[in-house]
Amino acid sequence: MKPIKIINGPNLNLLGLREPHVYGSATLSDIEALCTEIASDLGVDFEFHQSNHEGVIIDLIQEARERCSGIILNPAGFTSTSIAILDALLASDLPIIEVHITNIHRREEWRHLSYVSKAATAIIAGAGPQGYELALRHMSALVARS
Ligand code: CA2
Repeated sequence: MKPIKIINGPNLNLLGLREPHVYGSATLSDIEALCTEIASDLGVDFEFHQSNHEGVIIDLIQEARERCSGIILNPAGFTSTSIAILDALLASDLPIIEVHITNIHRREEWRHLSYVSKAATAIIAGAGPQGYELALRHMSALVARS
C-alpha cells in the first residue's frame, strides 16, 4: 500500500520550544511519534516532513502524486498566502487533509483565509496535536475505500 505523506510548513520545527501558550508543549518529534503509534495501529505507512521553504513543500506535493495515497498538510504560515501550494495540491489529484493545531477561526482575521482549503477533502483545526491522529485515521479510511 502507498504511504501517506504528512507535510509540515514553516516554523513548525519550533513547536514545543517557543510560544507554548499558543501551540502547546508537544514538539514536532512528539507529533511524529504519535503518528508512528497510530499508523501502526491502522496498518498504514507514512512519510513525515517539515520545511520552511515554499518550493520544497511544492516539490514534496508533486513527488507524492505518483508514490503516495494521500497528503496531510499543515501549511502553517503559507495557509493564507500560497496559491502555488494550492495549485500543486489541485494538480496532485490526491485526497488532502488540512490540519491546524489551533482553531484558526478563533484567531486573527487574517488567519481565517486558507487557500489550501480550496483543495482540501477535510479540514481539522483546533484539536492540537491530536488533529494529526484524526487526520491519519480519516485518511486511512478514505484510501481504504478508494
Ligand atoms: O495552528 C496551526 O497549526 C497553524 O497552522 C500554525 C501556524 C500559523 O501561522 C497558522 O495560522 C496556524 C504557525 C506555525 C508556527 O509554529 C510555531 C510554533 C512554535 C513557536 C512559533 C511558531
